[in-house]
Amino acid sequence: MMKSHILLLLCVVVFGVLGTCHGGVLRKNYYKASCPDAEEIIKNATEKHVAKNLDLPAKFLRMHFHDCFVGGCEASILLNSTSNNTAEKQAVPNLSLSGFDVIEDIKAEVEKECPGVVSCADVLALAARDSVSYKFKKPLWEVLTGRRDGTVSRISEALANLPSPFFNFTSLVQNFAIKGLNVHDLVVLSGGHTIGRGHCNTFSPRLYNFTGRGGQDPSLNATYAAFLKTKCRSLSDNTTTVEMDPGSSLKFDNHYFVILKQHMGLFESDAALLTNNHALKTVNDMLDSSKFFKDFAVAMKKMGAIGVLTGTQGEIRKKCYVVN
Ligand code: HEM
Ligand SMILES: *[C@@H]1O[C@H](CO)[C@@H](O)[C@H](O)[C@H]1NC(C)=O
Ligand SMILES: *[C@@H]1O[C@H](CO)[C@@H](O)[C@H](O)[C@H]1NC(C)=O
Ligand SMILES: *[C@@H]1O[C@H](CO)[C@@H](O)[C@H](O)[C@H]1NC(C)=O
Ligand SMILES: *[C@@H]1O[C@H](CO)[C@@H](O)[C@H](O)[C@H]1NC(C)=O
Ligand SMILES: *[C@@H]1O[C@H](CO)[C@@H](O)[C@H](O)[C@H]1NC(C)=O
Ligand SMILES: *[C@@H]1O[C@H](CO)[C@@H](O)[C@H](O)[C@H]1NC(C)=O
Ligand SMILES: *[C@@H]1O[C@H](CO)[C@@H](O)[C@H](O)[C@H]1NC(C)=O
Ligand SMILES: CC(=O)N[C@H]1CO[C@H](CO)[C@@H](O)[C@@H]1O
Repeated sequence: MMKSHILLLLCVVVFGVLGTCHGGVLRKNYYKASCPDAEEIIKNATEKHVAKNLDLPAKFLRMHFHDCFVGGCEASILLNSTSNNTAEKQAVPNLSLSGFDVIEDIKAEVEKECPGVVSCADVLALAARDSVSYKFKKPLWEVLTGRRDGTVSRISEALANLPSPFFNFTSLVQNFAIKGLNVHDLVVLSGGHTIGRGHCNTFSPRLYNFTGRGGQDPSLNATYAAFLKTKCRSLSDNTTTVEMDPGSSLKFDNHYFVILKQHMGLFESDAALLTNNHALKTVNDMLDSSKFFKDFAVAMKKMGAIGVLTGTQGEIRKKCYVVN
């Protein structure tokens, strides 16, 4: 009792906001009694969709990350804008978040079995895990459950909380620290960029206008930069996408760290991980595949607990795009 009060006080004092700390305790198999098949229904539905669309693991992993970083893992990322409010999903960094309709479908499958019991936040956390794990035929990390859904989603919150691909190391560390994540977590979780794609405009200043006078980023592999220029023809290209881990962007592995060491990290935020000794040591550690899988699992569990709503907080949404 005393301990939790001290913790709460610490949260308020250190973070200045309750948002990052109001989370209660998540549990293993929270729906065991209330909806015994929930996790299996979600897994089956997720796998059905992933089998048809191998881009989904990257979409869901990024969606879960964005959800957790903006107001905690409470599914606010899934809410649509309304007449009086522009939702998080409209934020520029959300440019390519898609797969919302698929989450809606997975949620509908659970609702059929147990209406009003399983939160959208848990559906998203589980779908992210199960989609990435699909090819491995076993879960890559443990997802505790019992999250509840938030009722607000504001574009300003997304812009204020999400790290930018143009951030330097200092800014990245600060951004993660506010969420209770350290340098080790930052490096390990950046390994999520081993799958998926990035739009040209999220890195093209590195190719065409790094110095503000048309120069190229010297920390970007020159051979790779030349290749990227054949894909992204100008600074204003905001439609073309390239693989973040070239040749291996559908394969979840530690290869991101291999290319990172070759100065082929796509964003400035990726390259920034080589600019600090502590971070660089972790990058080197992640070249050991089994260590990466182990540490990624730990870090995802930590990320999945950021600012969660539990107990009687929030609600269990019926549909994920709109509050009840
Ligand atoms: C360290 C700070 C991070 C920054 C600055 C960042 C930035 C970005 C950007 C700019 C994109 C490309 C979006 C686009 O152009 O469509 C992207 C994609 C992606 N990010 Fe991150 N990210 C970060 C951390 C993470 C973390 C922690 C995860 C998950 C563990 C993650 C998972 C992904 C995935 C899977 C994609 C690919 C999405 C797709 O293919 O649709 N990122 N990220
Ligand atoms: C999930 O899929 C497996 C394999 O197809 C099936 O045996 C199982 O009954 C399904 N579970 C649920 C809860 O639908
Ligand atoms: C919610 O927004 C998504 C795009 O963010 C859109 O595709 C979908 O049609 C919207 N759903 C409803 C019911 O308005
Ligand atoms: C927006 O309007 C809805 C009703 O359409 C209302 O319930 C909600 O409180 C309003 N939100 C804000 C932030 O004003
Ligand atoms: C990192 O970026 C911040 C914000 O743009 C800036 O104030 C700071 O000087 C930068 N730090 C380094 C080491 O470049
Ligand atoms: C290049 O960057 C400089 C400084 O940020 C900016 O003034 C200029 O407009 C940029 N050039 C282009 C073509 O966008
Ligand atoms: C992409 O660029 C075009 C032209 O520069 C602009 O009209 C459009 O709004 C941009 N789209 C996005 C999603 O930023
Ligand atoms: C640039 O990338 C190539 C592979 O594409 C690699 O052989 C080379 O070592 C890299 N250069 C640097 C400076 O990392
Ligand atoms: C999918 C989605 O909602 N995309 C939005 C991302 O942000 C841009 C710019 O604010 C919007 O125009 C898109 O609709």
